[in-house]
Amino acid sequence: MKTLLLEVMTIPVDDPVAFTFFTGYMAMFAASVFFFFERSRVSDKWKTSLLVSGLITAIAAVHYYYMRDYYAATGENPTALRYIDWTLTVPLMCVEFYLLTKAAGAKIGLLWKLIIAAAWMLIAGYIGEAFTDGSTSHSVIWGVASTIGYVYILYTAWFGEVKKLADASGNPTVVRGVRTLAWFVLVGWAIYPIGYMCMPGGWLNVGLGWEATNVDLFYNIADAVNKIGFGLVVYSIAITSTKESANAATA
Ligand SMILES: *C/C=C(C)/C=C/C=C(C)/C=C/C1=C(C)CCCC1(C)C
Repeated sequence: MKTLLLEVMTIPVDDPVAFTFFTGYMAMFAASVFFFFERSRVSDKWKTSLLVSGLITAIAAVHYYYMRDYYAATGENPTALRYIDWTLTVPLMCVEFYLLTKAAGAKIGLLWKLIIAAAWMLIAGYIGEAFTDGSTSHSVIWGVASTIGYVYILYTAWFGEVKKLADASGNPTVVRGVRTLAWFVLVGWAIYPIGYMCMPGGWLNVGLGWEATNVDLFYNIADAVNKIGFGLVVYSIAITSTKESANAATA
């Protein structure tokens, strides 16, 4: 007779990386439910934006489900799963910028430029992490290459096309919203390179002795801040604009 052996997975509370994988999964899941349900409360033109917010956190939730298990089973960084997640979700964040500025005349070319910059950033980062020989030079070369893509997106959001289109929209809610998202790209996205530098040979790994498992600690915190935070900003722009147009209609 075969015996069925059930292994019960426990949350190691003394392991912050495992803990953030677990809570990250729940938070992404809950955020998705929230964004999907709240779609019914915003006017039609905002529904796609909220759908995208929900998709970003839903895609992340599925990846966290697997990354959490991968880490629990091996104690290693789930690098491939991490970058598959980002390859889907970062372009969707670019879509959010595009949708916000579309009413002010954003062309599809803007979306492509942002997506190409994001792809560059992620491919270089993946080469840096997945094909590391443990040397500092490998980590630095690919980290710097990746940063070029990051800076392009940062520039576009703060000074470039996204910023100019937001201003041209003449809608203060959109101007403020795009400004807040730009802050997320500046501060929230900057947490990722900190995690990256904990990789074997990375500056924080070599310089301060920060362990390689901390890569995921930083990535998990950054993902929660950026994916859920980004979505909430878009949500608040949508709700505010919906109320404003309702007020304008009754006035
Ligand atoms: C939802 C996931 C998001 C918003 C991921 C963003 C990832 C980055 C901004 C990663 C940036 C990196 C650098 C700027 C240099 C080192 C390598 C990366 C890929 C960690």
